This record gives sequence, C-alpha cells and structure tokens, in this order.
Amino acid sequence: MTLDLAIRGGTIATASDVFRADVGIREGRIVEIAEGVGAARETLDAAGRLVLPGGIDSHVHISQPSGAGIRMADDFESGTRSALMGGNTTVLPFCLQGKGQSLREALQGYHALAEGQCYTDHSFHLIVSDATPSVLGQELPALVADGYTSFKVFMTYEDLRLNDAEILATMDTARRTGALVMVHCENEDAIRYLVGQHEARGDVAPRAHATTRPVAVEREATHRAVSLAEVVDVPVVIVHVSNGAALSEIRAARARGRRVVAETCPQYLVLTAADLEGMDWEGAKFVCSPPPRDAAEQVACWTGLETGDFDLFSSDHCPFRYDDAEGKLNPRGRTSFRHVPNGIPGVETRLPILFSEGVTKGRIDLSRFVALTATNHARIYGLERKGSIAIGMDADIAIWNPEARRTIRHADLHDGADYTPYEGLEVVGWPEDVILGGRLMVRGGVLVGQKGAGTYRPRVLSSLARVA
Ligand code: DUC
Ligand code: ZN
Ligand code: ZN
Ligand code: ZN
Repeated sequence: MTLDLAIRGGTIATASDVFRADVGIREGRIVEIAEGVGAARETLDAAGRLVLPGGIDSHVHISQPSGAGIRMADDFESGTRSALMGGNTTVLPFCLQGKGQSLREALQGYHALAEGQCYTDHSFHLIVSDATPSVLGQELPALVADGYTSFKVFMTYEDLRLNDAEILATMDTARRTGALVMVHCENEDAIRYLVGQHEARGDVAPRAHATTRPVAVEREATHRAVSLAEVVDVPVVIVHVSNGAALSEIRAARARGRRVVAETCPQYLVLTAADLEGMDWEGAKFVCSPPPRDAAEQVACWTGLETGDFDLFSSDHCPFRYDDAEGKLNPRGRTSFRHVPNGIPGVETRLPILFSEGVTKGRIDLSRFVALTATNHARIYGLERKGSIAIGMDADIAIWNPEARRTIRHADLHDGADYTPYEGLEVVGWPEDVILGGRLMVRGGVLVGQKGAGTYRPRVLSSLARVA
C-alpha cells in the first residue's frame, strides 16, 4: 500500500536510540521505520537533518483569566501556532477553576475557545482553586474518568492558593482516582511578609519581584509539598523548579522512595534576577514565578538536567504583552512589582534553547533532549501514542536542522506577545519541518497547515500514579 508521506535519509532520535532510517506514514500514524521505505505520495528529504518526535509542552497557559483588567497575550490560535513553529505538536494548557465555579463549567469555556482554533493537539490540566467537598468528592473523580488526569494546586497567590488541609484533601482525591497532582511551590505568607517590607521602604520596582520570592520561599514549599504527598502516599509533580536547594528536597524525597517528578524551564537556564533590573520597568518583561535566580542556580539546574533529576523541560509559557494597559504595564503594574502579571512567553523558544544550550554545547545528548521535551511528557501525563517515533504512534514529527544559526528576535516569532525575554540570544539548531498526525504543518520554517488541524486528546492515567 502506498504511503501518504515518506521521510527519507534523516537521523531518527528517540529517548533511547539515535539511528539512520526512513519513516513511512499512513493515515496519520507511523507505519514503517526502515532503511528504505516504500513508495509514497509525498516525500520529504531529511538528509543531514534530525527526525525527532514533535515536542510536547506540558506546561503552558493560554487564554487564562489573570485578574481584573489583565489579559493573556495568546488565545488558542496564536498560542498553538507559536508552539507549532517551535517544533511542538502537543500542548497541555491549564483550565483554571474560578472561586465558586464548577470545573465542568470552566472546562466548557476552554473547550469553546480551543475548538477549531488549534495548530497542535491539546489536552487540559485542571487548576483546583476551590477545593470543596463536592468538587473533590464528585466532580474531580468524574473528570479524571473523562480524561482530565492531572491537576495543579498552588501554594501561592491569594485567589488561588490552597492551605495544607486542602492540598492534603486534593491529594487524597488523586490517590483514590489515580490522577497526578502538580504543585506550584512558593510560601505565600513568607512572600507577603517580604512584600510588606519592600513596599514599606518604597522598593517597588520589578527587581523586588525576585527579592520577595527568594530561594528559601521555594525550598520550604517544595519540602512541604513532597512531605504532604508522602503523608497521603501519592506521586507528585513539582513544576517550574528554579534552583538547586529545591531540587535537593526532591532528591531527598526520592531517596526515601517517593515518586516525585521534577520540571524545569528555559528561564532558569538562561535568565537571571539581574534581568529584572532593566531601566524604565523593562524588568517587568522578566517577571515570572518562581523568578530567575543567579548563575550558580543555572548551573544547578543544568546539573539536574544532565543527571536525570529533572524529568520534564517545559516552557511555562504564560504570555502578557509588555507595553500594554492589559499586560505588564497595566496602570497598577506601573505602581508596584506586585501588580505586574506573573509569567513570560516561551512556547516557541523552549526547544531551540534546550537544543542549542544543551545538545549543541554538549551538556546533554540527543536522546536525553527527546526524553525531556517529548517522551517523558507523554508517559507522565498519559498521552497515548505520542512522544516517540515508533510503529503505531501518531505521526507527530519535527525535522531539525542541527546547524541552523538563528538569533532569537520577537519579530520572527508567532505568539501574541510584543516581546521575547530571549531577544538577541543566539542559537544553533532549529525545527524546519513539522508534521502533525501525518499532515505537513510547517515546511522550511513556513507555516503551511491550517488552524483546526490540532485536536483535543483525552488522557489515560499516568503510569506513575496507581490507584491505591
Ligand atoms: N505559575 C505558573 O505556573 N505559571 C505562571 C505563573 C505562575 O505562578
Ligand atoms: Zn475541545
Ligand atoms: Zn506555577
Ligand atoms: Zn505555569
């Protein structure tokens, strides 16, 4: 039978192997991997290039309500377009439950926004902000059964944070249903104490965002999150780990036999708190939580990536426009760092930054890159048939030119923000062709696919979590 598409002459990388072979695709799936596959209606020449699984970014925020008068810079069209152009074929945005809102209702809103708009496949994590007995007892278990198999809880932000009792109760629901809990680890009371001190002395510029959220605030909360998960006996994902001390808490928990997944992000590898010191509130462009740290913590994060202490490398894409009354420089944002929305764009630059700084510079090998950016995300979050190049898998593929030299410029990116925190960073290696479910979506760096090609994917339970 004729193939729909053949990728010939490339070097395939999976989380375990790197080898020369062609890939044959039919009806959206990979059906042949061999030195020489059969006749095809269309052929892509991948000679001299790398054939990698499409990236899975399991931590992105799209169209998420972010406070009165604040608007996220990406909707599902621009957010997934940017993801696709950066070599991704699946994203996992968050569905935020408003206080007093049912999760079902929140989900209906996100689905309505995403339907027909996406350039990548997508699935949703839930954010539990109102942990009532009926949400934990009835609604969440039903949603887990329907394919929403992970939820995030926050230890910080006044309107989002759960107290320890609520976190324990939410983890207990995860234990009963086999879902996976993700935790944002920062101690809200400690932050508020430091914010009070800074504001009392008029220290309100963006750099105070970093000094009011120091390593100790994240380290303490990380220790508490892994300890609460130990009490309930559930696995836990610690998202956006920014420093070595928090990572040490995770290592210690693992040494006690706990199942803890650790995620880090590009901002902790290539940005520092010094970036928040820009003139005229330029520092607001780098306000994210946890904040970027210093050169020593960058090294600690690299060490974690090299040793395998980190399982996931995600963008935490959370875009706000900079020069915009609904973004970073909203009227209140100009009065104090406290009102600058937290989050930075990065879904399109995640893979090139890790490829260039990691693979090209020899810090990690290609298989580790694939594991950190695709394979582990599919396994940990229960995305079937995704995250690898193997027979029977979805034909979600990115073909990379490992020698392409680019200087990151926002003008060349495809998101809805008006800046990139990585402006001017030089990278070597870029995804040139991207295939989603067998369809060519990006060819030679040019968008050729249509929005709506990306579809919603319900998920199975994580292989990490098992029902007690
Ligand atoms: N947490 C996130 O995961 N993303 C952006 C902001 C935040 O606090
Ligand atoms: Zn939908
Ligand atoms: Zn977070
Ligand atoms: Zn996030």
